[in-house]
Amino acid sequence: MQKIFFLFVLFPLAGFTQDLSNWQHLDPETDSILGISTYKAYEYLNGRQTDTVVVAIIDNGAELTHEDLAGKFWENGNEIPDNQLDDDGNGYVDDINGWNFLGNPGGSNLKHETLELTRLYAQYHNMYNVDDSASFDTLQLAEYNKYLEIRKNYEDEVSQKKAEVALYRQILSGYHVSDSIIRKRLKKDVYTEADVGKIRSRKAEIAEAKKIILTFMALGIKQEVLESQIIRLTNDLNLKLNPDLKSREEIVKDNPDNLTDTIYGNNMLDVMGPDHGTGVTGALAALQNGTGIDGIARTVRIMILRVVPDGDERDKDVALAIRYAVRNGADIINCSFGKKYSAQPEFVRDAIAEAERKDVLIVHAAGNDSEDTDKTRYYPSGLLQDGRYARNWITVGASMPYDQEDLVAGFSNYGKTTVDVFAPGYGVTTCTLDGSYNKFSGTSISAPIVSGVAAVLKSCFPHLTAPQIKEIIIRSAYVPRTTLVQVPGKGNNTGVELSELCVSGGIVNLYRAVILAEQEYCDLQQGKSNSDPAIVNQ
Ligand SMILES: [Ca+2]
Ligand SMILES: [Ca+2]
Ligand SMILES: [Ca+2]
Repeated sequence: MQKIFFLFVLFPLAGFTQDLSNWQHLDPETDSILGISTYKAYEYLNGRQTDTVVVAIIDNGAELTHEDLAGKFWENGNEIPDNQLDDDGNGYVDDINGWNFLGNPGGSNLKHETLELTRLYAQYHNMYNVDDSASFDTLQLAEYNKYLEIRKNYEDEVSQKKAEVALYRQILSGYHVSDSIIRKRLKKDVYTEADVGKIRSRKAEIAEAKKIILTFMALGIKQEVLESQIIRLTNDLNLKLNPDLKSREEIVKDNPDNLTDTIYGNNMLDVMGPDHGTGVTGALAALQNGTGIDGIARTVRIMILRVVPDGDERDKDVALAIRYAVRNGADIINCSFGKKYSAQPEFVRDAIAEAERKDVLIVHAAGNDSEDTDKTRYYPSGLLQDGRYARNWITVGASMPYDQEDLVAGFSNYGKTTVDVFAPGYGVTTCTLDGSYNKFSGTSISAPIVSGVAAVLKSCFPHLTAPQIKEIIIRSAYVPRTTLVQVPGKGNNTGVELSELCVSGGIVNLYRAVILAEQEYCDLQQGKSNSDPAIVNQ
């Protein structure tokens, strides 16, 4: 259950010989790489992108001072900074670049949170941890059964993590013992694979140690990696899976179950190491200036809404952040996060419906669990109260650089009806903390690539509605040449058509989207010329 959809571990790609540092921008035809044709699109547009588009990034904050993001952040022109007053009357004091829902006015900020599963478990456990359900009425019995299911999933999660910790400890201890035997035998503390290979001994203990150390060396397993895994899992048990964790109560101090309790948070957006939000922002909006990296949208301003902790985000924060974005002028909202349980899905559903009414596009990362989201529900979801999908909601899976059978990233979620399109999501170089750059993988990076495409479309063709932008992205997706692609999470399988894994059957493509918008959607604006988007803009 990965809450923020970045994967930090990169696996080497077979045949990864080209310089792929900017592969997401390359062209499937001229470069033979499944990028989105950013450069080709800009060459074609020839400076025609004009209108400034506002994209809200709901994430864990962003490094506002990053050199490659200079001047790219949205500024609330109606708010006077640092006067402790809500000058524009939008309900938020001194909100200049957005809002931080995970903090308090005193300047303390929340980093760690529980999973939604843990919170649901704690809530139901208080009410339904009984031996006898005989006295329950129908409604209580339904809730009791839900509790039993949640309790089982929670307990499974805890025992799985505990088992993993035990396993890593066992492996680590085996390593320590073997390492000590080998060092003693070789009479030196630093040794090579060749040194170990030469050891000949009839002693079972030494033969076993040799085997273990050679296995470690062959697989490239490092002691530090094992140790950091143990720390990570132990933290998960102590924080994410701890039903008694009270960080929200202690720091934010709102009632997270009450959507009308909106006065909380602060204006601090660059706190608690916002690596994830900085990476998302960079992929979308980094300056195309010949240094650092290239983003996708040029005339764009990024509104930052800090909502996602290390743990599961709260539905209330997501709902209020969507509303903030909609009410303060965002055209597009990027959501590179998600969870498998939702305590108040109606909060978010109503906010998505408001965004739909106000014509704001929401781009959502599909998630990194190799799951079929047609079968397993993820939240937030574009499924509305009336059972239809919001027309302003687009879900994005992660794709790979090469047009071959593994072109869908092995970690990516997919869904014939619930994932709309794939976008580059493996080894994408983007901005990270301290003004630096790093490669990231995950649907978290695929979503802002689609948000970037949407922003360019909106900028060139401002009359396009959110549903039209979604439609153009789907209709113009590049259909790879490989006819059968492997289904994520199923090992080596015979493969299916890409249209079995997403609505569009393709990979987002900026150049093709611009051409389609120009050819088929431009005359929709009160009969104006469809030959030149610059004229349409006026
Ligand atoms: Ca304000
Ligand atoms: Ca103010
Ligand atoms: Ca740059």
